[in-house]
Parts: sequence; C-alpha cells; structure tokens
Amino acid sequence: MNKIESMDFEGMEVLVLGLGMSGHSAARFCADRGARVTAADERTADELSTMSDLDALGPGVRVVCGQPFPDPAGFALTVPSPGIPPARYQPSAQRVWGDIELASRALSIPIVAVTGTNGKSTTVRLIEAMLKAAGLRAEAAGNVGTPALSLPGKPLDVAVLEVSSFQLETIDSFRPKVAVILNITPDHLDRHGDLAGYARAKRRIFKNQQPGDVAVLDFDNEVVRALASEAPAEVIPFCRGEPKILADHTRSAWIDLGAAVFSDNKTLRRVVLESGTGLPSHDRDNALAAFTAIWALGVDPLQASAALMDFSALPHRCEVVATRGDVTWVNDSKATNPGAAQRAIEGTEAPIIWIAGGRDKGLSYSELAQAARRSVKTVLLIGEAAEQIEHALEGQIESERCGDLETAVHRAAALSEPGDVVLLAPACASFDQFKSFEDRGERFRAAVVRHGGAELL
Ligand code: UMA
Ligand code: ADP
Repeated sequence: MNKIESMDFEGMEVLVLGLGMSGHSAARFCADRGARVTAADERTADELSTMSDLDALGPGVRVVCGQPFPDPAGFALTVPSPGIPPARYQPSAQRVWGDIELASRALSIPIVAVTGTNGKSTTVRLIEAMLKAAGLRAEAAGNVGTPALSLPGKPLDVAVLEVSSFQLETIDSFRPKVAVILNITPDHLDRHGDLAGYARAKRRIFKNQQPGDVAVLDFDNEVVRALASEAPAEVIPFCRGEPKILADHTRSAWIDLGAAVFSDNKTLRRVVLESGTGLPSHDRDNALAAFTAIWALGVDPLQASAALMDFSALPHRCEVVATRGDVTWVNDSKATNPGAAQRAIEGTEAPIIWIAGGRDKGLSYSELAQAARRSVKTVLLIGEAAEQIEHALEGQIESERCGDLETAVHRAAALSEPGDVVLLAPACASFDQFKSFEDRGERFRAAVVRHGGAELL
C-alpha cells in the first residue's frame, strides 16, 4: 500500500492555490479521493478559462477566482502551485504538500528525480529514453511540462521526475531512489534570496534519502560539490574534467576521450557519448548525468546506449532551425538565465550574432559578457533587460538595441556573413513580450523564415 492509499482524504478540507497545470491536477487528485477541495486563483474566471478547463474539475471542487486567496488556516492541507512563493501561505497553513509530494506518496515505484539550474528537461528525457531502451516502463513528468500527478495509476516500473527549486520547497517525505543535481548557477534569486538559499532549496531533493538510495552529483560545479557532505545516502559524483576530484568515492563517472566511464573501484565500463545528430558539449554532460542515474538505479549503461544514438536536442534548446547562405540560425529560447546562454555561446565554434534580452531576473550578466567576447561579433538586444545587458557589454562587444525579436532577426539577416551563427539565447525570462519560452522560440522560427529568407529544417 502506498502512502496515499493509507491516508484518509474523505471529507478533508483541502486548499489548492493556483489553477495552472499543477493546481488543476492536484485539485482533481484530492477530489477524486473524497476531499472537499477549494481551488483558488487570483486570475478571473475569464482569464483562467483561456488556459485551463475549469469544468473538467467536476462538482467536488469549489473554484474561487479573481480575488485574494482564502486563508489557509481553515484547511487541513494546502497544495500550492510552484509559482506561488511560500510567504503567501506558509505563515498560517496547517500542512503544506505540493504536487511532487502528493505524487510521490501515490507512487509505489522507484523515482529518479532530477534538479539543477540547466539541463533538467534534456536529462529527464534522456533518462526516460534510456530506461525504455533497457526494457523498463518509464515515464517523465514534473517541471518538464506534464504534472507529476499524471503518473500515479499508470503501469510503470520507474517514474522520472524533473523537480524545480520551487517544487522542492513544498516536499515533506519525498524520497527519490536516485536524486540527480546537475549544475547550480544563479537563477530565481528573486524567490530564494541568494545563491545559498537557492542551493538550500535544491539540496532538499536528497534530504529524505536512506541507505540504498543514491545522490548523483555534478562535481565540476563547486556549489553542487559542496553539497556532497550533506547527502544522507551514497553519493556517485560525475565530472567531465579531472577525475582526481572523484577519488574519495567508491562509484564515480567521468568523460574520457568522448566516452562516459563508470567505475566501481573494481571494474571500468565505457559507453561512447555519441548521438546520431552529434551532441553539443552541454548535452554530453547531460548524457553523462543520465547514464550515471540509470547506473545508480542498477541498469547497465551499455544496455541503454541505443537511446543516445536516437537522441536529438529538444525543441527550443540549441535547436538548429534553418541554414541559408552558410548562415546557421539557432533557437535556444530555453536559455532563460545567464548560465544557460553562456554554455550555448561557449559551445558554438563559429562567429556569433547573438540575440539576447527579455524580462530581467535581477541576475548579473558580467561573467556572460566576458565569456561572449571570444566568439560573439555583435549583440542584438531585445526586451526589458536591454539596458542592463548593454551595460555589462560596454567596452567589450558591440551591441545594438532592436526592441523586439522581429526587428532583431531582420537586423541579423542584414549583418550576417557566410559562416556565421545567429543565436537566440536570451539569458532572460520571456514574459515581457511572449507567453512562454516556447512562444518566443516559435516566433523566432517564423521571423527567420520572413527575414532570413531561410527555409526551416
Ligand atoms: N497564481 C496566482 N497567484 C500567484 C501566482 C500564481 O493566482 O501569486 C496562479 C496563476 O494565475 C496561474 C497559476 O497560479 O493560473 C499558475 O501556477 P504556476 O505558475 O505554478 O504554473 P503551473 O501551470 O502550475 O506550472 C507549474 C510550473 N510553473 C512554475 O514553476 C512557474 C511549470 O514549470 C511545470 O511544468 C508545471 O507546474 C508542471 O509541473 C514551468 C516553469 O517555468 C515550465 N518552471 C520554472 C523553470 O523551469 O525555471 C521553475
Ligand atoms: P532546464 O529544464 O533545466 O531548463 P533544458 O534541458 O531545457 O534545461 O536546457 C535549457 C538550456 O540550458 C539549453 O538550451 C542550454 O542553453 C542550457 N543547458 C542545457 N544543459 C546544460 C548544462 N548541462 N549546463 C549548462 N547549460 C545547459
């Protein structure tokens, strides 16, 4: 029996905060188990109906929208959506469980959970594909875009969950069999205060682990490496750099001559890190992390290697959308923080015309500007953050303010020369001019066809 089956939801007063994707799934999940659910959203019913089907919630859910949230004090359980900061409910809530906590209580299968600043979605998709290639029934969900509560009840052997720092704030007993932390670089500091606060939220991924569980940690990243001593179960570190830093661990993994190497101090296994389409350097790191995660689960990486051969980058992640006149157009709309944009630039060999900007997250652009000097010819700035990025680039790289994406693509088409790469890697959120990073990426594609004269691949 899993923890939810042993729990009596019948008649329980539950408050769900936010009626986006995760709130919707949480409201239904609790109502289906007999809870009396109040689901609240500050948007009006009209605004909400365009994004979510309120009727599908059914009669067991009372919807309160377009007004301030009810006081959580009157509810036995509060289920906040990830986008709602804890200060909004924590002070008075009796008990707080987010959708990841609910899903983990309802699942009786091992969970592989992945967090980190960048590379999460790619890594969970790789893990899912590798587990399937090894003959297991696996499905990915969570921050990757499908709520975690879509998994309970499905015939699965393993659940693969992408978990954000926001979602980790509202776990309680969540205990993944394998917890992966990729890199930690500045992001979401408006919510977590500073990098230390952000890392504290991330490390909650392994806080309930017990002997027999494993934390898979990126030792090239100093913030992640510093968390290793706090992990309650075994740590399997991985790195692409100098394997000496792995020496204190019985099991570890690293990259050597284009292959992932797995060592248990007795034997070495090697798997070539190659895909059918060629992997950018950050996706080689993600593939190493994914292989290490399945190895930690007891699956032989060699058995899963076919999955990597079939792998190609996810949409909006360093995706080559067109080539024309020897100019390559790359959509990395998902680069929503400076660390991601830096990695995309560092992984591009050719001269770059870089389109950057969007909604500023209050993060520093100075390291990114330094890194961009090597290969970026010109920066075309869009959105609200144009001034801040321009300031960081001053005296280092030429930049031009274009205002919007359409104008920037038009200008890039005029400036580009054979051999150049035009790279959309905004380093910012999309919400100043777009609905989402996907919307920004789609509009980039359309503008490339209009102004670049290029046909989409
Ligand atoms: N709302 C309020 N008041 C608030 C904040 C939100 O009423 O103060 C309401 C909004 O009106 C809206 C709803 O809450 O109707 C939105 O909730 P949400 O922002 O938590 O979004 P969901 O649709 O539930 O999607 C969430 C994740 N969103 C966030 O973390 C912001 C999705 O990750 C995730 O895919 C989904 O759950 C399923 O698990 C998105 C994301 O941007 C992709 N994640 C961040 C990132 O990757 O950087 C962390
Ligand atoms: P997330 O789900 O964490 O946002 P994605 O897999 O969607 O991660 O990748 C988003 C962007 O982050 C990519 O387009 C790329 O620019 C960058 N990125 C991907 N993997 C890494 C990595 N391992 N290290 C640094 N940056 C990365």
